[in-house]
Amino acid sequence: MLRFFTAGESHGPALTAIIDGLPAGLQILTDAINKDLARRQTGYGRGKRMEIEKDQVEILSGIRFGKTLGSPVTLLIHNLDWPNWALKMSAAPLKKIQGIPITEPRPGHADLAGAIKYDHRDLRNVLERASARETTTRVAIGAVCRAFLATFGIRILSYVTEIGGIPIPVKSRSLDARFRLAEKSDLRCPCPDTEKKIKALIDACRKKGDSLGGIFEVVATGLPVGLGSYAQWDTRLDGRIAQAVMSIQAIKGVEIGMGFDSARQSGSRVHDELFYSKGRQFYHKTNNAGGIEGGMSNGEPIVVRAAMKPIATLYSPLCSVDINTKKSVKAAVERSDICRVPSAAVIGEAMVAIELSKIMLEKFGSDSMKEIVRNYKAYIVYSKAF
Ligand code: EPS
Repeated sequence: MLRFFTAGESHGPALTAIIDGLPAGLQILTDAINKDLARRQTGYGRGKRMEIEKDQVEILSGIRFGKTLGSPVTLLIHNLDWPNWALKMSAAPLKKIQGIPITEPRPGHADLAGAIKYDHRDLRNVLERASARETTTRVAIGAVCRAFLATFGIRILSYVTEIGGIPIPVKSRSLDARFRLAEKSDLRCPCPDTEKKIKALIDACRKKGDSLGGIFEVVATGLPVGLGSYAQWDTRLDGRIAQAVMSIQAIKGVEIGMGFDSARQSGSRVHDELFYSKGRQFYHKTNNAGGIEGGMSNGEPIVVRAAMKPIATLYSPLCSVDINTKKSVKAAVERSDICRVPSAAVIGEAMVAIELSKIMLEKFGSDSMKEIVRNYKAYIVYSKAF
């Protein structure tokens, strides 16, 4: 079973991930992980922190001569901002506490519920871990999973489809064109004209001290039919992917394929008709289902759409209540981003890669790559002859 844990505070010394259950014999290169870490860091609308960090992974266990051993893989990413926070985030007790406690919770952030839950009187104790800095480790794990999936020709791409209420037209472009353009854009926006409008909106928003959300799409191609299951609620592929993507900080909605729109149409406009030809075998001409029927992959690309709310830290803060005095105050202002939808899309890719890897390992075995490839090939031969 593929499992992972992440640890680390946003302004602590480092972020760590332990991945357990990776098969032996999978080639993992630090360059590939670093490439995805860099993709996560880009994005118009990010704050000053990204000028400090240059995320690079260090592999501490589980890999020898570039290949997994079957033992737990430990990944470490240093926070380059740490020297500025060493005293304020000291693990050792200090005679005098450094840094002023934060007591004004930000509406929409984990601050207040987290403080009550863990009995903290300094909201920094909450926000350090609630911070989206944590997603660095998820992207590193996602890069490892992406390498695993690539063995089977599975690719995972993303692009942004809307920011701050401005829709980005993507339908007229092929999937490859969307991805190619998104990779060149610091908004992951596959339409250069719309990109200019959105940048102007982000600039205006920055001046007002406000923040912006948006929508992104993650697409996985090259999947075999039959990943996931209809047999139990928690084995359904759509449910599993939705949970994985929903767990990303600030995500408030996840759709598969036509999603909410399918509820507004009649059945004949929603369901993808089936065809058969020698060579292509069973296929659909449309993909409204987003690659999943009955909780299982149907061989078409999996299309996941996610809605991200605007960042909760506002430079023109909203009303709040001081947790000690109970007086009305303005919410705390912590250095932050204005918009991070492009970054969330890369994190979405990672979460989809992780969940699909888990499901592939469940179906095809999990000890060595050779064994998994053997099982996978036999299944493909069988399913093509069905
Ligand atoms: C974040 C606040 C900002 C972001 C951070 C997420 O951090 P800081 O307070 O240090 O400026 O930059 O995101 C990252 C550090 C990252 O690597 O993505 C928050 O409150 O969630």
